[in-house]
Amino acid sequence: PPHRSQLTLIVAATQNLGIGKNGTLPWPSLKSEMAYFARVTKRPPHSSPPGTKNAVIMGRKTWESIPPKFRPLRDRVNVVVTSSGRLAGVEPEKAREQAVVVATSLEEAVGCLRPADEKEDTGTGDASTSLPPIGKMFIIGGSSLYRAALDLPQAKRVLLTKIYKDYDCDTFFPLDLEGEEGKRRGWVRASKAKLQEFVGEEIQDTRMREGDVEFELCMFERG
Ligand code: FOL
Repeated sequence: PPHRSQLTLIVAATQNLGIGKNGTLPWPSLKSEMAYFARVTKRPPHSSPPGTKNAVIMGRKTWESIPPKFRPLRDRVNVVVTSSGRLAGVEPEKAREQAVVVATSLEEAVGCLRPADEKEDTGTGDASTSLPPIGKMFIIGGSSLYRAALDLPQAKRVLLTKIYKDYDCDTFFPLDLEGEEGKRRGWVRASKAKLQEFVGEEIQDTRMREGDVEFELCMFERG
């Protein structure tokens, strides 16, 4: 079945791949772009079992960058990767009811979300027992988690929003998908039709504008 173990990176970046500044996004709220992020990450694959939720996997700093009133991101299983295995502001027992799973590596995060029938059953039971069926899995940042994900063969696509305005940034997406290294690593831009099929909605124009900021919705894939 498609998307079952595949990972999709989702990111908005300036032309020089800037994604963050001072622990937050570099731009002053692009509402329509953020709405696209929310719709796409919430929408389960076509014909998935009732109750299916997508997962968003993020690094600890990205978790902290999300306004407390919006986290955990609703209607999605949130997985936070932190090497300490602890997460400020969420009690370990409270994590479950709040739909937050803590993992110490990306591999562990993905392992937590994999259906039981794809794992070696040790009979001990684990976090995934009480999770809903998982649809798509999204990597939502930041830099170090994107870098780790790009090294995994399961990372098959990147949903990139190109922001056509310059903002001061101190955090960057780790790979220029359209540059020399991106091409060498097999990344190819997908058609608008493929983008629409994956995100599950019709897009009139992939080029959009909010105020004086132009941006473009793109998808990259690798075999
Ligand atoms: N990908 C794209 N395309 N745009 C982004 O802004 C983006 N941001 C992150 C990762 N990938 C992205 C990480 N940063 C929220 C805040 C910051 C954030 C991700 C999500 C957040 O609060 N999201 C709410 C929507 C809030 C609203 O409607 O304003 C959500 O429910 O998803």
